[in-house]
Amino acid sequence: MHDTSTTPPFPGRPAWIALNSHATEIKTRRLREFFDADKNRGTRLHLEAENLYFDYSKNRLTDETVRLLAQLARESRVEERRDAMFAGEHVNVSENRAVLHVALRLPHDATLNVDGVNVVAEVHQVLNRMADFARKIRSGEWRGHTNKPIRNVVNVGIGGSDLGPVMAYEALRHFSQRDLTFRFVSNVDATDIVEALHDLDAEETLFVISSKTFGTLETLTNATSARTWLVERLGDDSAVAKHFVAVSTNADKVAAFGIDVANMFEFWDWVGGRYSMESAIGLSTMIAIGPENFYELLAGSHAIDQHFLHAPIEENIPMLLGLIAIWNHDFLGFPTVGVMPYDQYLHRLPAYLQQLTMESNGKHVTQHGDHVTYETGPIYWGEPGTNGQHSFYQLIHQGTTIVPVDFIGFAKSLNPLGDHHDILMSNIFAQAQALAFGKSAEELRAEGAEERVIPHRVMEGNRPSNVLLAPELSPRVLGSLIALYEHSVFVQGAVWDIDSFDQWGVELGKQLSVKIIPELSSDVPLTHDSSTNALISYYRSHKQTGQS
Ligand code: G6Q
Repeated sequence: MHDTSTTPPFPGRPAWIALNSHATEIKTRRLREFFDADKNRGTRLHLEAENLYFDYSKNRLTDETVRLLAQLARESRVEERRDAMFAGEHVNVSENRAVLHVALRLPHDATLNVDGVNVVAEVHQVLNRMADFARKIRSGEWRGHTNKPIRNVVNVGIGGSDLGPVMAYEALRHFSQRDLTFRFVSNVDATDIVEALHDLDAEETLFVISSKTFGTLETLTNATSARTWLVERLGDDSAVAKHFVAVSTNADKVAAFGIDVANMFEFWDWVGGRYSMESAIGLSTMIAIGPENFYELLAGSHAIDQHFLHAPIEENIPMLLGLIAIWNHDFLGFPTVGVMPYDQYLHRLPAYLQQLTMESNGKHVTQHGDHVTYETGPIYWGEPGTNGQHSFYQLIHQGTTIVPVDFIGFAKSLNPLGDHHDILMSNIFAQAQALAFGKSAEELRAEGAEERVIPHRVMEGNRPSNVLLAPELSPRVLGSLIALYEHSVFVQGAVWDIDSFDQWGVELGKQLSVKIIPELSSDVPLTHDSSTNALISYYRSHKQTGQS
């Protein structure tokens, strides 16, 4: 494990102290001023790597800010920590594990030894098995119990075993095989599975049970109901063999559930749940878009991994995205980040990023277990544009809380239709512009606005945003975007000196309900706090009739 014991705590680092006083000055300055003073700011403060164009000029920062943020990263040993992660060291300290989602996208001729094993060979062995299986499903060669080809694929999983697959399927739907239907069941609310299955023919349906631990109650409950649904319709327990496959790290539990481990696709404890969409957890994605496109997704991530690994901090997009998030959150005091993809295919990206960012960096102690004295993970949220503009953007433009926004857009539409795409993209540019520069009383007067309403119509501006552009939403570009945010999260966690790779709060949730479940269907005396007792009593007395 890389030694961080000599690193002073985050607020004690010289760059942190310098950034704090620098922020006092920046808070008095305006984006308009910055742009007026430097006619080239918009081109100067941008970076390009792989297929991504990253414009960070509309942030409330100067060259000095970037210099100090880079110094902060160096003082926080972000580069050494990055190298330790890529080398397979146990950077997940509280779980004592390596963190190697980057190994999932290494080319097959690369080598990475972890605890004496070349993990790249294992990764490609599984990828080959996935590709073989995906081709059989896509071609109709794989037959169900009654000899019909599979036409429906249902991924059953939750959290990291759901959000990545559903996001990637939606994002890459354009590249998917259209005669296959994909459904994603995650919630233990029966409504989820009942609605997902109601129009499917069991003879043509494949379930992919995705669970790293194969011990997650929601997933096992849904998987059990799926099996009952299938066996009832096909009238034979042995039908499970042709209609169920598992994706997991836990072969024993897969076998105990009744899935033949020959139909299991493996991954490893060094792949965190929320970092697993490019492991076998991406099986549904690969079936949808085909192995070649899946390899493109991996290649896009790998290209950004290389950029992250080799570009100097000031020219490194994930470094700057992460450092700017710290700047906005810790120094300027903005509590959230809005992620607004201007692409309908990316409508699940904000939900995916919420888990990636908030489960990773929602931590209150350092790697050494000390309580932090600064803000860690900001709240990430968002919706696709332009829809959000007709709803919560009002607050972003004129509310009292400032929301830094990441806008994401593509130069070419996958569905060119009339002038839709120009209209869509004009909105990204206009929104970022309006947030930065606002609209003054003088401008409104010049437009003839009524004096009485001018205070209501003034836009103060000076509101920060990043704009990320790429030529087109391809599997490769999606892979790059995912790796970009993964590494931005890493940079933030490294500076904050927290463990971005554990999730004890999630584990707690998995245990808490287990005690209460049996109390809901019996009359055992309740021994919780008075509120919980009253709520359970209400539930018990109304659960049969549902009437008020
Ligand atoms: C991800 C989290 C969590 C996890 C789910 C599902 O990093 O640990 O979201 O992915 O709880 O866990 P299983 O895959 O083990 O069912």
